[in-house]
Parts: sequence; C-alpha cells; structure tokens
Amino acid sequence: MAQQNMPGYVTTIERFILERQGLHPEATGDLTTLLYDIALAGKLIQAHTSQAGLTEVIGVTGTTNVHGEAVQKLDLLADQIIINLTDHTGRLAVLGSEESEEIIPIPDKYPTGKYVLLYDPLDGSSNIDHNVSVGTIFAIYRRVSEEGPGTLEDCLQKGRNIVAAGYILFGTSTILVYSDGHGVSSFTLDPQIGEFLLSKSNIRVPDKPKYYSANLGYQRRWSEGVQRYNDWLTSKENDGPNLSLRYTGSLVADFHRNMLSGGIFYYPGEMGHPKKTQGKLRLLYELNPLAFLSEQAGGTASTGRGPILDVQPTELHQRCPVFIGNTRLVKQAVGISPT
Ligand code: P6P
Repeated sequence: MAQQNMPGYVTTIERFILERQGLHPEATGDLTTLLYDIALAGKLIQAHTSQAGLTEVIGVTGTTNVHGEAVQKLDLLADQIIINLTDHTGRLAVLGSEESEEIIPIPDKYPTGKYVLLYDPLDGSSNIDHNVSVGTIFAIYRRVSEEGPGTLEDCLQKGRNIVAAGYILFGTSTILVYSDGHGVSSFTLDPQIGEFLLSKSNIRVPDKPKYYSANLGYQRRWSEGVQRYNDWLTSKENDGPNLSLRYTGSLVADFHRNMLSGGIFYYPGEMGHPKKTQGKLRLLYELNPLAFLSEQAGGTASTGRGPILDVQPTELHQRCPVFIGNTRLVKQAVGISPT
C-alpha cells in the first residue's frame, strides 16, 4: 500500500513545503522557514479571532489606519504577531503592511535576509463584529536591493516577481492557501493537533462559473462600460451558465469561494469618488497575491485594462481596479474600465 494511502497518513504543511523545496534550485531553506513562520502566525491569529466575541479584543481601537478606516483591535494584534514572528529571523530585508504607512525595517539588532514580505494582516476586519470570515493575505518577493536594510524599491515590485503568495481564511475552519509558483494548495488547521494538514493540491478554477461578486450598491458610480458589463453578466447575451450573486464584503472569503466554485469578483473604480477612482482594494498586499494565485489556478486577474501582475507599483498603498476569476468572464471585462 502506498504510504499516502496508509491509515492515519497526513501531509502537514511542513512536510509539503519541505518536499517542494527542491523545486526552487536556489533554495537555501529560507523560503521554507518563512512559510512556516506565516503558518505559525496563522495559528496564533486564529486563536484570537476564534475568541473575538469573548475577550476585550473585539471592536475598534478608536484609531484609523493610513486609509482613514477604523482599525479593529484584531488588526493590530494580527499585524504585531506577523512582525514578531518574522522580523528577527534573518530571512527578511523589509516588510510592508496595510497597517503601516511606511515600510517596516528590520531592527538594526537583527540580520537582514533576501526576502520581502508584503501583507494585509487581517483583511475584511470590519466584518469581525458580525462573525463574518476574515483573512490574512501575503506576498513574498526576493529583494532587489543589494544588502543591508531593505528599501521601498524592494516593496514596489510588479506582482509578476512574486516568489510565493497566499492567504489564511479564518472562517468555519481556518484554511491556509498558497502557491510557490508551482500550483495552488490548501491546508486546513486541525485545532486538536494545531497543525495545517493538506486538504487540496493543484487547485484549479472550474471552467463552469457559479458566482459573480461585486458591491452593486455602488453601480451608479461605475463607468458606463462597467455598468454594461455588470448587466451583461446576467443577461441573455451571456451564453454561459447562470450566475448567482454572492458578496460577503470580505475579499478573501469571496475570492476563496469563487476560486473553488468558479466565478468572478470585481471592484471597479468609482467616478468622482475622492478616494476610489481606482477602486478600494490595494495592489501590493491584496490584489497582487490573489492575482498570482488566480493565474496559478488557471484564472485571470485584470485591472480592466491589463493584467494586475504587470502593473508597476508607485506607492506602497496604491489602489487598483480589479476583475478576477474565470478567464472567459474577466476577458469580457477587459477594455471597459476607463482607468
Ligand atoms: P465594500 C474589507 O474592508 C475590504 O477591504 C475587502 O475585504 C472587501 O472585499 C471590501 O473591502 C468590501 O468593500 O466597499 O464593498 O464594503
């Protein structure tokens, strides 16, 4: 009997990552251990999100983040957990977080490494008080600066340069989904043993889409092209399968469902809105990681003009319109977004 068919055989995320280290010829083990660090952060964050309703961490801090959005206490906790688990290991040159206006340097007392970590510590956190799933999103790059403290330039790389990316979805179960450029795999946290165990490998976006996801409350602020596209999706002109509207207001939850079941998520720019002419979602630590995963799973991610992964970032927190999911549905949207 093959080993993996033996009763009780499980593949932990550690085993899975280690076995794939050989796929990266230049691997020194740093990427492997950095991914462990992120998995451990997921376990710690899960321990707090699962208790959010029972302890004082629920609710807002009374502060706002760089985008003027109310910061939930769990946002800050998740951010600190990720920094505390990664800033001293000598694997990172610099970090970039949704919760920090500037890049996060490695403290002088610690060695710097060859990787860059960009992340949203707890996306969708406004849903925490309503017990809706939330998620951590991350992208890992190689540094482009030579040595010493990492730089903003290290963070402003195209998504095409991503080495590995993924998310941790804190929902009915805690699932870590990632890709190292060789397909997408998911791991479910077994709370009894505290391990992420392989649940799906080589995840592919189904050819037949089931859902479309957008905040239709904003459609009067969308361009005419986007409004036409939105109407097309559920019109007789769309000769594809009928689509159901599913929108949770939590990007990771909506993306995860659509990647597994097929569909499209879009958050377009809004005409005349002071902050959202380029949409609401951030390029570096939300859209690039998800676009990387989507392409790895056979999907497509577009700004409405071209691939998300080909956008040259100019700012750490820049926003970008997004149409992501089944390639046929996304391609229909290309060319309609005026931005
Ligand atoms: P809206 C959550 O605040 C978030 O950043 C994403 O998780 C989500 O997809 C989006 O904003 C929801 O935004 O404007 O529809 O409430």
